[in-house]
Amino acid sequence: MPAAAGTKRMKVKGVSVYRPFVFGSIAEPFTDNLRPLGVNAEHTHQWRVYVRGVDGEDISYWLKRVQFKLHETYPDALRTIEAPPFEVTETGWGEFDVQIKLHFVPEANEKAAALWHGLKLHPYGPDAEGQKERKENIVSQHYEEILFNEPSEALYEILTSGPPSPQSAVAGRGKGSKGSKQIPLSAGSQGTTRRGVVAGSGGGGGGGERTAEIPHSDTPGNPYSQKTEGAELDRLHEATKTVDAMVKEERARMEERDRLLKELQRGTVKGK
Ligand code: SLL
Repeated sequence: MPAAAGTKRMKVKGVSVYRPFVFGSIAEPFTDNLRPLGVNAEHTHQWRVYVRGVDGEDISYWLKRVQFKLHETYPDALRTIEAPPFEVTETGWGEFDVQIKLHFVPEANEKAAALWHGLKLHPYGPDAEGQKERKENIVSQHYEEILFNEPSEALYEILTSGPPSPQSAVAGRGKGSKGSKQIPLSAGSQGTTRRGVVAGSGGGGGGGERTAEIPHSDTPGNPYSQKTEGAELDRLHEATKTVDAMVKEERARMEERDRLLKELQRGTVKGK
């Protein structure tokens, strides 16, 4: 895209645009009769670690490349994925921390951002034993947002235009996924943590179709939407009202105590 040098590099002052994404892992325990041929006898699971858009959105318009640094017991531990799907599928026996480096499109002019994900193979939490018995897939997923502060005009345009076309998210899926060993990736919301939510200040929105927002409604694979956010805000609003009422009550009690104290003091003075 021939950008007029000078203007495209200018910063959009006072604007931050955030882009949501999810990252995490899904692990499938092998069963005695369901173990892919040729897999190391010590390996107990097949797992996949990934970075993706919310609701399957193609995020390659702002995310150029992802590097996953695996445990040193893996050959070629640094895996570089140049195109979506940004994921690595492996088999193994142990849990470890995966370092994930996000490299942005050149327009971002930003250094790579590093994240850590603790690969989970074993169930945890109250139903751990049940999950283990049922040989359930173990999903550990986080919601994250990347905040671009005062983007260049070129980046602003890219960010607010969104993925090239709705089809690209689907088209991007198959391409680059390696190996035939596919584990079902319907991670859903199970095991998801939401963190680091920063509201973009006025990013996008202004341009009509362009948007810097998360999807309006949630879908089976995506629990993050304006609706769920709205519901959460409603709950917060209710909680605020309760706290306000409690503060009011407490204040009334304090005033009453104050009044009593003054009366007592007056009484004491009078009684002297
Ligand atoms: C642990 N600190 O002890 C961790 C290390 C290593 C995981 C986990 C496969 C290696 C291979 C594998 O599962 N490595 O194929 O050699 O739990």
